[in-house]
Amino acid sequence: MRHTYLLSLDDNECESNPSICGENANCFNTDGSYYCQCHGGFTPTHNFTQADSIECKDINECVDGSTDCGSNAKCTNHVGGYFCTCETGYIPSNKKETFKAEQGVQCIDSDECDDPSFCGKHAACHNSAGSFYCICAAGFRLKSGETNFTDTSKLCESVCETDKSICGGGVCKSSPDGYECVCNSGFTNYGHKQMKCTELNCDTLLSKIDTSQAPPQLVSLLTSNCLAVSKQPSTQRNGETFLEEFLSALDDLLRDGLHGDKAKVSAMFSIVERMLKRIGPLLSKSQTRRSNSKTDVEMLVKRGSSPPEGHFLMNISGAQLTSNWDTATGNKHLGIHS
Ligand SMILES: [Ca+2]
Ligand SMILES: [Ca+2]
Repeated sequence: MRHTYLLSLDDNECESNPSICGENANCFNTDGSYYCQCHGGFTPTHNFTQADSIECKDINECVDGSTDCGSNAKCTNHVGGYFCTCETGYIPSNKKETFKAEQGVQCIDSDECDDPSFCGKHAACHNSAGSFYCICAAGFRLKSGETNFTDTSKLCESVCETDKSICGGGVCKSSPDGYECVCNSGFTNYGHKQMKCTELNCDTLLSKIDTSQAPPQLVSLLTSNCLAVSKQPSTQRNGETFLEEFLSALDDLLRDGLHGDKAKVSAMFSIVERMLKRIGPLLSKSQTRRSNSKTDVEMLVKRGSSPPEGHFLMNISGAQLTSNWDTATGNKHLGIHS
């Protein structure tokens, strides 16, 4: 009697030694042998056996050059894979938070300004690629004093509220241009509505000047200028006109040359200096230059919500006078108490 035995000589290594391929790998049994293969996202990609002493390692798809998440996107590696996300300010075209490079997803700028109330009241929204900013309307600012912001929890408030001292000796009122200062009696902002109201005291105008030595024409021009401005505190009297009048009076006076004693010349210069300090804030331009036959004057004015800053330079028949508006304190009347 013959018996036939079918012997299976194969040993299934994958079953007898489940850890034969190590971590992150699959084991495949074959007739008489076996082989290992790393999981997707791991390297190496070729087959191996335990004898090769290989460990499957994560592929960093973000740095190996195999992956391009596209513009305005970032790549994040993880064990066994990676994902793409759009940078802040961009929205993925498939509206899913994460995506793969091969999906062809584009990161598109999020137009924050689509929502008209995004920046809150009294502010306009400006969209930009990947970002945006809000800007307070004229006459409105943040509490910090800034006008541009991206923190939408902040609110634009009337400058009359954010800076109580903005009008100095005047009342701050909202207006289509933002705000305006309505000066109290005895104060002026020289007709510049958004300028601080400063005290205007024509009585102290000639203090410390020996008026008996000063040319009467100039004394009278100085006082009439002060009175005109103080009577029309919120009407802009043209500074250029004042300057013309003054230079013409000065020219008449100088026609015969600078004579007289020191006291007279000194008194005249004092008047000229005070007059120019009075005219400066009234000028509408930031730079003014006037030349008459005997005089040559150049005035520079920097103006904001505070009284103007600047300087002037005057040549009077060869003598030069340089001075500036001392506005460091802001609340003093320009050129009079300085
Ligand atoms: Ca990976
Ligand atoms: Ca944007």
